[in-house]
Amino acid sequence: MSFFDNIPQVKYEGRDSKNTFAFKYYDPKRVILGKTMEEHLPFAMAWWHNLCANGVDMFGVGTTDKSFGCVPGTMEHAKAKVDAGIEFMQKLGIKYYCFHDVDIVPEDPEDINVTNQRLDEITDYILEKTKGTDIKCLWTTCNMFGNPRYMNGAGSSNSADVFCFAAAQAKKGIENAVKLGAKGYVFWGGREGYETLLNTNMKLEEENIARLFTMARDYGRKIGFTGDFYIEPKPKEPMKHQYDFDAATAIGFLRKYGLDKDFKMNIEANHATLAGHTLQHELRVCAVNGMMGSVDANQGDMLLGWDTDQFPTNVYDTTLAMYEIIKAGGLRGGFNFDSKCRRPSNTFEDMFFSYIAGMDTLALGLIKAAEIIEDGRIDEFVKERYASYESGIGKRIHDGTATMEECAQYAAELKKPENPGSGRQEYLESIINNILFRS
Ligand code: XLS
Ligand code: NI
Ligand code: NI
Repeated sequence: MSFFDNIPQVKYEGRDSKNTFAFKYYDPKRVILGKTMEEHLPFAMAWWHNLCANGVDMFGVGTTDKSFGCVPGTMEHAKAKVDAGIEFMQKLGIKYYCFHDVDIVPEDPEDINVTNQRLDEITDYILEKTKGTDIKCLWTTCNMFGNPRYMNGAGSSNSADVFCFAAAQAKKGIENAVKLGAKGYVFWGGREGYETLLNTNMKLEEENIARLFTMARDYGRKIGFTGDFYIEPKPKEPMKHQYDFDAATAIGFLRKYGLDKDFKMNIEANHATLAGHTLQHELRVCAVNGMMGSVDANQGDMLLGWDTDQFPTNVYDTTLAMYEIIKAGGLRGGFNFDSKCRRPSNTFEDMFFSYIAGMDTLALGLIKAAEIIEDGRIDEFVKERYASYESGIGKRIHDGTATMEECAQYAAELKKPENPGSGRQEYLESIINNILFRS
């Protein structure tokens, strides 16, 4: 069964191509800084946005038909989505996919055992259909926010019964990760947060989230899951305050509970901006803490305060993100397009145009980030800016051998320090522009 007959295989044609179904920058076999573009950019399709979301929003019903010729809510439909997803990925040369449990099967509202049987059936089907292809699972996750039982959270629920359902879902999700050979299992906070502290025991909720993570880690390692667990920070939405606010908060939390060896970060661009950070900031926090895991590739809209999950098309942002990722040695995971077509972009062609735009924008970001690194002026400037820590008192401070008395004595002798030097921000920004826009 094929769904995208009118769409050709999407290939690289170069920046002068006007072919709507061609990559202008993503040239999978092109080598950049010693690795091919496809090695730098392990792209993944997000099941939920691409195969499930139909444009429904708070103000209106769906605009895109994602029934794939079947009745939604049936296993027949679930299987058609597998077929459509594989065809879609193959046409674009995408090697990975990510999903929530209930993206791939309809959840039985009455009995979790029925849902689990369906998950067994569909994961068998995915394995059968991807056999002989180079398509693999990047990560699995569980929807622990949609079902009404999670109205007060999952691991952070006030109800121990609900906690057990979260544990049961995550257990199955990790089993699916092992079965499908996934590189990771993601915890996005869903409703792990609060609306008002007047009804919330924050301490207990946070401790229970840590228990859930610990159970997941222990069970996963027991059944042979060798991949990474990921936390996906987000500061708000759906809850007013979410516990995994940003990378720094989540990393501190993991360290507090001894989970930092098994967990890494899954950084989403739009969540970074909701937290008042840039994507580059979040990635730098991961890099300096050895927590660079995976990326949910998308972008928000600076004029809107919510998670719009737009496809990444801002080259400035992807360039600075790729700069961080390359310098950190690459991602352990990949680039999952947690992005959806705008509601009026409601055709199957738009699904392809969106992915082509997103893949090309990350590819162009990679090309430009490599040029910034090869150019060397930025890195050189930063190195020079901190040169006072390479010798003398500065070196002893950084090594941890200088005492407070010694620093004070040094200051007393100096009487007044020299001007610490211009930060040269505008000059550095002009270098980025020069590299981005030179022909
Ligand atoms: C929601 C999150 C979600 C996670 C997976 O904002 O981005 O889609 O990526 O649960
Ligand atoms: Ni996400
Ligand atoms: Ni999101």
